[in-house]
Amino acid sequence: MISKKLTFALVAVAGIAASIVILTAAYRAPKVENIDFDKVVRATAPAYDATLPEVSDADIKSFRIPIKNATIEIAKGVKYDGWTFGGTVPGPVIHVRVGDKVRVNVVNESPMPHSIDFHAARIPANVAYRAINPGDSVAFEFEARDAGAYMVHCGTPPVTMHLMQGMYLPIIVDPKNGWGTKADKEFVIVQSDRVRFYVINAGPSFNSDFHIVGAVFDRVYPDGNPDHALSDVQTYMVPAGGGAVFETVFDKNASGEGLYPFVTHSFADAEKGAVGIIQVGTPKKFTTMNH
Ligand SMILES: [Cu+2]
Repeated sequence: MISKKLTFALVAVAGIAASIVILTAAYRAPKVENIDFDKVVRATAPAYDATLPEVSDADIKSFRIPIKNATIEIAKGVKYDGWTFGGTVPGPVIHVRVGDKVRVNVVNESPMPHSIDFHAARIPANVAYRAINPGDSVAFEFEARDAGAYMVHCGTPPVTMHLMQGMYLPIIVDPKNGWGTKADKEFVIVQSDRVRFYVINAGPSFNSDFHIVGAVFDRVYPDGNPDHALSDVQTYMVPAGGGAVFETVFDKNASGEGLYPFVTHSFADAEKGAVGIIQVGTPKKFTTMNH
């Protein structure tokens, strides 16, 4: 009789222990990733590193963004005194996923008031985007709900001046389950890789008619939203303060190894310098292109 009771008690204890283990396993503490843009500075020489940083699996992504004055070199020997997020123009790339909590702490280390405006956030502007005085900071949190390529910028008047001085950066929000197509993240690429470009037009005042000379976009996601996909596009207009995602393939039997200028097809702006070059592979005839 006694041994039967004991057995029952032991079984009961074991049962309770097992449920505790199951409950513990079901609860997973959220992963937090802290990124301080004072410490993670993007390479700007010999050219601004345009690689999209990989997105982590952290549920909460926390960014410390210092605002500071910096000397910016826009061409060899051509410098200007910039106002920056994190010391570079554009500022650091923020890469998150739909569903992530994004924590932002902006610290104004410059001698004048500034602010920040996240196009990817749904948040009361008077709280998050208020003026940040010198030595002051602003902290807020939002959930990334909308996939896309978005602009972040200073919204302090005169906004055109703050943008001109360099106060903008991109935030890329991946769809929860990825883009559905696989892409290489490098811009100097191996032949045949699919390439994805996240284009943000920081303006301040004009459209950017994004076009790659010698390629056609297989897909364009206006605003960077995969639900808006267009196919086989030659040029697509990115509005001032907007963004879009472009995909193309530098295919062996089509746009293979070579040099591809990317431009705004508003050529008045392209002629002022809104151009760049994509190098695919190691083309031999560097000198024969006169576009
Ligand atoms: Cu500003």
